[in-house]
Amino acid sequence: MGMPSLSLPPSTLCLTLNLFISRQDIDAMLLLLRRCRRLTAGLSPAQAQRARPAASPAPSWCGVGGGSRSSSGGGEDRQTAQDPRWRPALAGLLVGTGAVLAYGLHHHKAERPLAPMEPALPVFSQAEVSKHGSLEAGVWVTFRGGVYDITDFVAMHPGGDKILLAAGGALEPFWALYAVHSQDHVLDILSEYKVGELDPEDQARQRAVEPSDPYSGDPQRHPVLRVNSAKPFNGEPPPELLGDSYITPSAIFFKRNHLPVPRVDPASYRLRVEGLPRPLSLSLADLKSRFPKHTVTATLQCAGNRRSEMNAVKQVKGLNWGIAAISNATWSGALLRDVLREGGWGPEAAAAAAAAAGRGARHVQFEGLDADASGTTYGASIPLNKALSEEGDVLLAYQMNGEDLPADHGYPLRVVVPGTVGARNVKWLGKVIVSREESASHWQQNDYKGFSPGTDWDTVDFKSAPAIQELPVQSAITQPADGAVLERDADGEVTVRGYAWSGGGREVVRVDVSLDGGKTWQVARLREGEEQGEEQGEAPPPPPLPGRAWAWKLWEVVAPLPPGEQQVEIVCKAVDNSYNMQPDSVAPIWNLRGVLSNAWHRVRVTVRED
Ligand SMILES: Nc1nc2c(c(=O)[nH]1)N[C@H]1C(S)=C(S)[C@@H](COP(=O)(O)O)O[C@H]1N2
Ligand SMILES: [Mo]
Repeated sequence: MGMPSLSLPPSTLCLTLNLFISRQDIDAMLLLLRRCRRLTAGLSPAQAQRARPAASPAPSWCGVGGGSRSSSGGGEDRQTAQDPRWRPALAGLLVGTGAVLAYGLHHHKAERPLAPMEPALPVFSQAEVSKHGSLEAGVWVTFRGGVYDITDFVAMHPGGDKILLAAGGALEPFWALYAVHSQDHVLDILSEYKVGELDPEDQARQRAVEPSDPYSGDPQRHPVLRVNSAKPFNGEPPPELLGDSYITPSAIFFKRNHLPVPRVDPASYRLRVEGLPRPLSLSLADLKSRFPKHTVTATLQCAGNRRSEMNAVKQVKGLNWGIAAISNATWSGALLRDVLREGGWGPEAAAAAAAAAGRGARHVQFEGLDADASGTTYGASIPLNKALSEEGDVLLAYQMNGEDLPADHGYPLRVVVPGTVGARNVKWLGKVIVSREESASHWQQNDYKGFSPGTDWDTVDFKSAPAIQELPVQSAITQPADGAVLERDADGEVTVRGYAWSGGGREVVRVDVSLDGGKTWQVARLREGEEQGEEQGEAPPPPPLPGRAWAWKLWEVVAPLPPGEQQVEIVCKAVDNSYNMQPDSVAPIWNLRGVLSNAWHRVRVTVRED
């Protein structure tokens, strides 16, 4: 009885709290669980809890160090337990134990019926369950008619605070919110903690008040989008559509949501602006009438664009984006700069702030209105100088492509930070805060940062790297598609098209294309000016102002196919006006989160002779 019952290292289960859980993580965790189950067979959670000294240090990984490991595949298991990928989860945002359980539960519901009721377990009323709503009283939850005492689990897990929101009540709402990661596993954990059945009458009552799917208010999406995750919704357009249109129609503009789309009532909506001599509370009408309307054509790119190519080198954590987590639109709204000045930001305020603090405000934080089950909202920040710069063009945008922002893109207001990674372009903007500090949000602090290929989840220190702001130079081939089969016609030529863009307002000045894997090159034609606009039947965009090239360039080259070759590797690479160029291969820029993936883009096509 001296043996700890569920002696996983805390980080093991907490890993599942991480937003970026991968299939391998799940597999590895299941391995751990199976091992632990063998060791704890016959021990009820209550017994186990009693057996474990209350003030024991973090329990050691079960099976290690006690001579109690089973002999089968021990070495392999040990390796799994020590796998560095386990640990970082703690460094990142703990989405909540509710999420852990939820992920697994959701999947189980879909794919595997619950084990038949164990007859010996007592029946509890909801009133009895509700008494167990804290660590002191014990943490009980219900799920699908079962009653679980998860005190042990919560106590062991630093991320357990969020599950306390479900304490004494039902887990289902958590399950619904975190339905995104439908992975097949966590009911196994929960089953260890089952202590009884919920009174059938209370079950019926619970069903009547079960909240609806938090994603049920999400808007309809165009079926052409390739869905990387349905809840929250993440989708990208087919590359060939993307590359055919300078302005990406809003319906096919890539969509990257971390949470349910909030429904915001435009009439009661207020943008709060803080950290200024005069805090502001602005209605939509205020934003539209009190500040000049500016329109900017700007490309947004997710830090994870082209992550799938990094995944192909070595597994990373994150949505498996192809080459289309990037799109271009016109955005209209008030300049953030004008709004900050309305709030009293100016030379005197800056000087006063600097004098008072010894160091002035340096950042502008943004808070979204989208929130998780615990009320934590999406947030990010940008450097204050970008926000204040006359040439920064940072918008509080209420229009996209000439219409109200679509729900997925931040209705009624989002910030558009041209030249800056998508993650800082906060949608459903609720609050702007001028601050000495960067945003404290998970997405600013513990995500969207770049690391060495040699940094793994065991060694990563998110504090050691700056938050991504301006993105590096990028280009990709949108046509032909990777794996396409081309017929060699009389001309023996192929039309290659793509996009090119660089962060920080740096203009793409050249795109090189190779049809022989990078041995010989030709310069693509940048489809600038008239040509770009005429596809939309609109006036051509003016050439970008120096340092303010916020929009991508589409390019094209018609090139002879190498004679006699059946397998052709087409490659592109772009150069910006600082002569930044893309690296030639993925491996040297690989990083554990799969961000900043901007190696030469390669597509392999098969050429069939006529
Ligand atoms: N409030 C809020 N803003 C957000 C996000 C979010 O989930 N919530 N996602 C960010 C990320 S990571 C990206 S890449 C862009 C995507 O913008 P889009 O969906 O309009 O393409 O929005 C950013 N702004
Ligand atoms: Mo993103």
